[in-house]
Amino acid sequence: MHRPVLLALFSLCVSSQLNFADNAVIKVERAWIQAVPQVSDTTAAYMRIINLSGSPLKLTSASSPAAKTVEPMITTRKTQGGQEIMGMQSVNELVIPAGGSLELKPGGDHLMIMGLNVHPREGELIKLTLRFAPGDQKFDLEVPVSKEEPK
Ligand SMILES: [Cu+2]
Repeated sequence: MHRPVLLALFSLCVSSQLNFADNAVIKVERAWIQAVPQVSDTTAAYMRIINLSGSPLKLTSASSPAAKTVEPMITTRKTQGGQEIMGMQSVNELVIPAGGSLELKPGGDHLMIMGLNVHPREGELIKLTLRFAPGDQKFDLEVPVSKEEPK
């Protein structure tokens, strides 16, 4: 009765790495979603997305059954009256260079999760679908909810 165990292991492997039709390969590491207070209906997802292919990829959008919208965003910084003011802005795409990676992290680029329809609790897994261009390539993953970046 070893076969079911092997199949389960195999499906775990393919969920973190995807081979696209044009042989581009993407890998996602250290994904996590920020745990937020009950009253908040907004949070963010962070991860490292690795592009193992020889051409650039663009993260164009994302979605989750747990929220109304998930949008790629950048953090902006401007100085006003000697004070640095941090803001954020939706972008159409975040580029992952050929053979390089894209870091989504607090205070930097991130995936904004807005209009939560469930309250994500620490330790829970939230389904997230990433979409990449060229093509409309989908990448599904389950992301743990955590108070801080997992070690
Ligand atoms: Cu944001």
